[in-house]
Amino acid sequence: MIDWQARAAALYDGGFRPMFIDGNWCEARSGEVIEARNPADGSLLATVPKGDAADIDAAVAAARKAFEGPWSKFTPFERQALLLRIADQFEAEWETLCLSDTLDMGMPIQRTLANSRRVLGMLRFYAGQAVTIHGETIPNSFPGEIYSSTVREPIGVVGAIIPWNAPIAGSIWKIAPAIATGCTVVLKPSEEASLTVLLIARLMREAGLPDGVLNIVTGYGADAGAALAAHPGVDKIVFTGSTATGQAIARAATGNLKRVSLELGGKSPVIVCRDADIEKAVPVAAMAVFANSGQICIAGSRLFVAREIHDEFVRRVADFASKLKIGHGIAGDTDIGPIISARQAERISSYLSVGPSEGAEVLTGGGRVEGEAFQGGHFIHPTVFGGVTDNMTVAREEIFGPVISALPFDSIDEVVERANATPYGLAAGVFSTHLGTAHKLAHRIKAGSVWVNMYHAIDPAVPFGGVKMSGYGREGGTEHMEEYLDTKAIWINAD
Ligand code: TXE
Repeated sequence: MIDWQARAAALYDGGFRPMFIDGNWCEARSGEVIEARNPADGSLLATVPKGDAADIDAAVAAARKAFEGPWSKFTPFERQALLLRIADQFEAEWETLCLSDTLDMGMPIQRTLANSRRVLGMLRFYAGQAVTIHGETIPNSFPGEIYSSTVREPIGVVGAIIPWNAPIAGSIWKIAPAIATGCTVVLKPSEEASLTVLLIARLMREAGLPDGVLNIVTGYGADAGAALAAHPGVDKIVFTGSTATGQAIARAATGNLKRVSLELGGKSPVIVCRDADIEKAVPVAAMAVFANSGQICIAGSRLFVAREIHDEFVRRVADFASKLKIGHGIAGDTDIGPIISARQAERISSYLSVGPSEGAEVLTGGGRVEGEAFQGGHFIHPTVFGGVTDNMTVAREEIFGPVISALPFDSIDEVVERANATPYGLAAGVFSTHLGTAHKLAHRIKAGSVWVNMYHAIDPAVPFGGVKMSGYGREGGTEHMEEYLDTKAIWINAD
């Protein structure tokens, strides 16, 4: 049995954690810091630099120098070997990485530990991809006289901006394809959860990452993030976060016409048909929202249930929700950890008030968790709203908390129309034992991913991303590599 408490005390003691630019650990040029607090109890874990535009300038210069210098001489096989060494290093230090994440952003330790296969898989998948990049020889209108071919080139310096809800997977999904393709990276983690990303840089450094290939600038979105998005020395921005910030980043990126990929918010539908296997569907539909306390972009927060089974199904989901164990992430039996910050908890609470005021019925939960064990933290009861209609605020807006809105439906055509009546299109779930119904729904729902009789599956080899206002671009799969590559045509006159 691991004593997480003792390991936590040894990992973070309130001291300063520097950021990482050009292979050096450094303070912000301003000397200012941000406090990193544990969302479960408010305790100070560490301070990190409050980087701003001046630090972004230095990091972009380092990334450019590496991109055009030593890093450009690395062969695909050397980049592959580096990614494999990083994967081994992560595997050896996996418990420390997970503990850091749990302390910094609250995710239950069982969940971070269980994510290992996916994150290690990402590193090894992109290691494989590194040696597959190639162009084509293309027949043209001048056979034998002029030869034309293409080469695939790394796009350059990538600016990556990530949120707080999945720092390990979120950062690796930006960094690994960059290393595989030969790009360099300036990454700005969320001001709410920077510590694990700094640890990741340390592990990558120990695995032999050259200077300047990865630079981490900690700081706030309004200064460090905005400076990175607008920087003329950055060739591409990859962003995960809210739709509003994604729009601001896309606007800032127009200055030098950076390429942009955006993975944004969602209001994903989960559709339970009358022929669903209820026993299996209840826990999956519930955890489609409650996992990570609802702080997941793919949270299946609109639960459409066929009217014939609606009342029983929703009652069972509410019952399941009421039994979830709420607590500190490092307690081994916690299902529901804290909300990241007072601001986010406030935001979720406002939806918990708005729901009933517009006529929704609280079937379980509906408020904050009080009590001595939760002092200093931000905890919200898993909540199920019944009697919801499509026009209610809780059915339309991304809550990013442990809140389900249950909605009955009468026909497949009707539920398709209602499920698609949202500006978002990130993910969807379908529960049906009828192959034809499942197929029809999977094809007609407008979303980047549709899961049938399951939810949440994400794999390094399978593309993930959104449509509509959930963003554009794909992470995972071979499509992801395309996002980091340019194609150059080369013509040779043989005369
Ligand atoms: O997100 P932001 P926040 C949604 C979710 C949540 C809401 C607010 O609904 O309740 O967004 O969360 C950086 N230029 N999602 O405020 O603002 C910021 O520092 C450049 C969905 O945390 O999008 C952080 O690093 N960068 C989501 C990152 O953007 C800026 C995950 C994300 O912050 C910036 C998180 C700017 N002008 C929240 N402003 C998902 N899709 O998973 C902020 N940032």
